[in-house]
Amino acid sequence: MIGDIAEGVSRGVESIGSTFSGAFLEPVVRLGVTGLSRAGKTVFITSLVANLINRARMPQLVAAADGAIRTAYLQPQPDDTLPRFDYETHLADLTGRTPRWPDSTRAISELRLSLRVQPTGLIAGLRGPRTVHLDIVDYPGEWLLDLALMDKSFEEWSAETLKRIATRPLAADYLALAAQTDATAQLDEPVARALAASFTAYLNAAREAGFSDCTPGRFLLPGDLAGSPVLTFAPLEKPSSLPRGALWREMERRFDAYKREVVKPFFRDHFSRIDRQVVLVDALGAIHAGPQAVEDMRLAMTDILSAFRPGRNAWLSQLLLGKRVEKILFAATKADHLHHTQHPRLTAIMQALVADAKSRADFAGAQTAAMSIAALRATTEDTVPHEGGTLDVVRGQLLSSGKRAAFYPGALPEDPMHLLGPARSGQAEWLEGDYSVMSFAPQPLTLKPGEGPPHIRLDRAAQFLIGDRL
Ligand SMILES: Nc1nc2c(ncn2[C@@H]2O[C@H](COP(=O)(O)OP(=O)(O)OP(=O)(O)O)[C@@H](O)[C@H]2O)c(=O)[nH]1
Ligand SMILES: [Mg+2]
Repeated sequence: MIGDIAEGVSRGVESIGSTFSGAFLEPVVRLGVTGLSRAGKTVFITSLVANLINRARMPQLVAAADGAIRTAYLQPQPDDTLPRFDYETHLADLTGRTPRWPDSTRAISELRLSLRVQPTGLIAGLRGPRTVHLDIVDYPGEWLLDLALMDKSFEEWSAETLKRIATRPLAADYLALAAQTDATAQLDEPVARALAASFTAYLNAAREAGFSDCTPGRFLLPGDLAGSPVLTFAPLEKPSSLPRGALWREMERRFDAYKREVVKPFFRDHFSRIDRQVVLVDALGAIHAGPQAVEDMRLAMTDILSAFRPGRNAWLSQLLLGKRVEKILFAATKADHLHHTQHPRLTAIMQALVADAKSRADFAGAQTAAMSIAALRATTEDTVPHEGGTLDVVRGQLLSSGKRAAFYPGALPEDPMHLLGPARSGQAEWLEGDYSVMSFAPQPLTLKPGEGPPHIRLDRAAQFLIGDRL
């Protein structure tokens, strides 16, 4: 406890210093970019940075349109121990001669973009140019889900997890293994490893099937922790008697170590320093996967969002000591799969997804917005004749076959509850509509001088997130 308080205090002091940088106290904005795996974080950051360096496609970012941003350039990041976001490689992938999507990244990384800003208009003559540093931090949304573990004991977490997965066929193997394991037996490392491996296999399969509630987050993205004891546990029902050295006790100890050594440092060292946050959501992907995936995404969003309502988590509020994220953007990504006539419906679904979490408790004063965006537009729009009428489609090059195709994903309902309602009631399939998603390859680009890669509403996203600081 005392350790926690001391840590909280020193962090509070440091956070005041960390909003400024360098000898002249240049302002720093720390922008967190998160989302579940494959949500589009890497593409978002790459395109955002490219479009801040070359701003011709950013008319809705006021400071870009009115010329206040004079230059934008990359600088060494301030945190020596964080991997650098590999901007150059990702940009080369996306904008090369045969463009391709960047590789999956799976860990935290950071990039500093510095913007030289000269105020325009009335105050132009009063203030000289200044530099604003934008520190962009890319981290997996799965890590935020782990916050829910902090206020739980191994016993509680086990009970909840086992209950949640009891009816999932994907979990059958793990549940069978857990049922035949004697948790009172003395720890036998191969048994512990087999349990952890089986539970991890379930988590991966669930993730593949579109489920979002796949914690502990590091089981999916272990990095250099793979195989270590902190990742070698699994949910087990608590036996009535527990001898010394029992398997269950050791699992409990590892669960606590996971919280202490893995979850806590992330929140303390990284999460707590974020000023602005964008949460990317592949809503179309979940809709395509079906009602259960949509419901599961809604639950995961609620969990993710609880990290931004620290009042609901005693441990986190103590760590943050009143510091909070000022703005949070919830963005449905890959909107270029839809003709723009459908974008308002996607945005409405996004709004409804977060509304639930929002109405129950506010975000401690943080300003929030929902948008539909595409960080890198891979399609063009078209209207084609169809059964005597017309159909609004998008055209692009299919990732699977390399062929060009016109694509109509199905009409999203005007009322988001027509999707979220059936999802919540546990319906197995969509009855009203049929939604599909295709994967498109990024298009070869010919950029004019000053132009960044094509996107949809990335400029509006940037205006919301950092416009007021430029
Ligand atoms: N059409 C389209 N597809 C996109 C867009 N952004 C991302 N994608 C697709 O989504 C995939 C994942 O994007 P990433 O940016 O790598 O996602 P991520 O969140 O960084 O994924 P991890 O690093 O695995 O967590 C890409 O490979 C593309 O297929 C977009 O703006 N338009
Ligand atoms: Mg990534």
